[in-house]
Amino acid sequence: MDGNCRMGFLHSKKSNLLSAAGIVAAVSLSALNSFGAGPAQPSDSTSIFAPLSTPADSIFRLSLFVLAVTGVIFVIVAGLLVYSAVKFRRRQNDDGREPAQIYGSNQLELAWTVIPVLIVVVLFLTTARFIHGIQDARKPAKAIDVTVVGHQFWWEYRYPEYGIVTANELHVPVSDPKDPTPTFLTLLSADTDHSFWVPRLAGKTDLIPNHPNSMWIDPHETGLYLGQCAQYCGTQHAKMLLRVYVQSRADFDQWVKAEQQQSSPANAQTDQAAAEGERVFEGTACINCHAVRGTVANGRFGPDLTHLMSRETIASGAAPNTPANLRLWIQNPDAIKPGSLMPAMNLSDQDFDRLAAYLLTLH
Ligand code: HEC
Ligand SMILES: [Cu+2]
Repeated sequence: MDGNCRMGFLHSKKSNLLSAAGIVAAVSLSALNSFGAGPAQPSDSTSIFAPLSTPADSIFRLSLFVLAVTGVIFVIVAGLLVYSAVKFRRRQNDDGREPAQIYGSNQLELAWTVIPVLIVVVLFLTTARFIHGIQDARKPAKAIDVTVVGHQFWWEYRYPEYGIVTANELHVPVSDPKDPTPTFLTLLSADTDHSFWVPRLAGKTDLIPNHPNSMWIDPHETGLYLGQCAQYCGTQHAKMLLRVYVQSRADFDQWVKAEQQQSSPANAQTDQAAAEGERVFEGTACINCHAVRGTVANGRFGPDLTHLMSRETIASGAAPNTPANLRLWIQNPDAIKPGSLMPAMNLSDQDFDRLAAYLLTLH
């Protein structure tokens, strides 16, 4: 079976389950579906009730099924409880005697043992099928490969086929369910545990040092999908945000092409400050931690800055990528992200201005 079939198979299985889940699921689904329409909006962009990718959709439908089953159990148990509490409550004319004591009923005890066991078996098997469907999905030939490396407190993205390294903003092509181009992520960590979680695209998967994990996403609509490191990894875990840009195939290919370019050195004739900034950059510790392809800077501890200006945010989504924020960031990273692992460098104001001018040329 190829990858396409496998994903089609997942879809049909889900609809069977839904009918089995009955009225409760159907009603909640129609109520929740109203969230689902349209591209990512800021208001619902992290909603688990608006899945737009097969793994997230499977998890959403499975959770509705589990909710339906447990909801029915809740209604029955709570109903019996309320009924008994009301019907057998203490009354004015009670004679105060103990009620008749009944010891043991094989039928009752068998029923309340066997039925819960069956329910648990059904929940277990259904969940196991969904996990199998997501984890063991075959990778279509057209899949994109990305290696994600979690760092305190930012994300590194490597595209081995394209020779690209970037940070914090993941770009992937949209995946048409009829002709899927999913993105398969290999998850690594440079330091401690992190967790990759973009709720509308897939469930959480941890990034564990020395233990490569994997997951895949096949976003059905273009747009920006937000997420967050979902495993406490240190002081600035809360500002380790995830941004996934889902683009049309043409836009994605164009982005890849632009990222593959090396940066050209700042032009001393047209932009003197930037050219001086480049000398400052290459003469200080910046290059021990940052890489700019085509220059002497080849550090790996911090984000690759080759195409810094192609990103909308800096510091893993902590601040918009504006000239003022860049200047503030290099002077005092803690002003934007307290506890970040980039040190404040002790340079003159003029050098910071020049550095900022240089960074602005990294398109
Ligand atoms: C000790 C290593 C280290 C040094 C030295 C260092 N940085 Fe950083 N830098 C980092 C780390 C780590 C981050 C990511 C911080 C985060 O997001 O939590 C970072 C982030 C950045 C960013 C934001 C990149 C992005 O896409 O989010 C810029 C710009 C930057 N550094 C520029 C510089 C400049 C310019 C210098 C030299 C003046 C410098 N850095 C020196 C480690 C370093
Ligand atoms: Cu983290």
